[in-house]
Amino acid sequence: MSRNVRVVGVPMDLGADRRGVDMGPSAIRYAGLAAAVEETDRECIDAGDLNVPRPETRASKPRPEDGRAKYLSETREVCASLADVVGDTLAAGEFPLVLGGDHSIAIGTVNGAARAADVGVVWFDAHGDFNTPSTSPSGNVHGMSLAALLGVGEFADTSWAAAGVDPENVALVGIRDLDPEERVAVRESPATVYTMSDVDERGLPAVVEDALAIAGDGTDGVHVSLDMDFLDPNEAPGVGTPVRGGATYREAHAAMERVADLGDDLRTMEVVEVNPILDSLNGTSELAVELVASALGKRILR
Ligand code: 5AB
Ligand code: MN
Ligand code: MN
Ligand code: MN
Repeated sequence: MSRNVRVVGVPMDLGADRRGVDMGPSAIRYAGLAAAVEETDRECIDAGDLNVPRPETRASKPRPEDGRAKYLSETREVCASLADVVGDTLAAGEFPLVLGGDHSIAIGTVNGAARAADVGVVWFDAHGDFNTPSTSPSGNVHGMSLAALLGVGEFADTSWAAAGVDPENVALVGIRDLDPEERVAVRESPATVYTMSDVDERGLPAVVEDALAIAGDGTDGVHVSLDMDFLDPNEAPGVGTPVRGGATYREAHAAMERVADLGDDLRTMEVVEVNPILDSLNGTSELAVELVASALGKRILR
């Protein structure tokens, strides 16, 4: 994968309860993203940040049509512009690297990635993000984004489901926190779930290899969605919804090295849910930068 990398920041926090993830793109850049990307022999072009409405200056009252999903209309608008940027970047032969922001933005990234090609998805996360407006305990769209992409439940009637993403080509890795009804939806879905118990039994590299094979089976390429709460909170404290028992530093690197083995089949990547306010000296962003470099092919002996 030798394409130039185009960085797109999405300072989105409407999909999460806690303020702070909107600062993720700045913190990840500050942690040295451009230099780390260029170390992998690619040009790093920074496209800046998309415009995201601020909750404080929201023009309208909560819209009744959004129901229980907070800021659903605004999320749809941001994701539509993100899908355009990602689609245009791919069309220009560049590699889109999307920086969140909360995980609701995956709806935009994946829709853009799926525009011109058949893609599979590997979703690294502590959570399933498989809630729908009726099952969500919080109403936060970042906990619904994968369900939205796959047309689960009420999302079946929306235009959100990314055209071309077959749930058979979706794998979740690192899962250890599911809400009761979300658990049922995940189990009923053809998507494959690798929990932390699977990681305990088989080791992360073997699990990731299987996940990548599922996403790549019969598709044109793979989208990798990295929620930083995939990692253990000891390694990545700067996230909005930490859950104990996640991937270690070395495991996460090993996972991203398997991702790099995809070569050109890695089509798009996003790093989400970094919350600099809750972080310790920007360490979570520094780790995010390291993991991006590993996914783009950085190795110890080169
Ligand atoms: B994240 C929770 N399941 O729906 C919900 O960080 C948490 O993008 C969602 O994975 C976490 O509110 C969303 C309780
Ligand atoms: Mn997530
Ligand atoms: Mn998560
Ligand atoms: Mn298929």
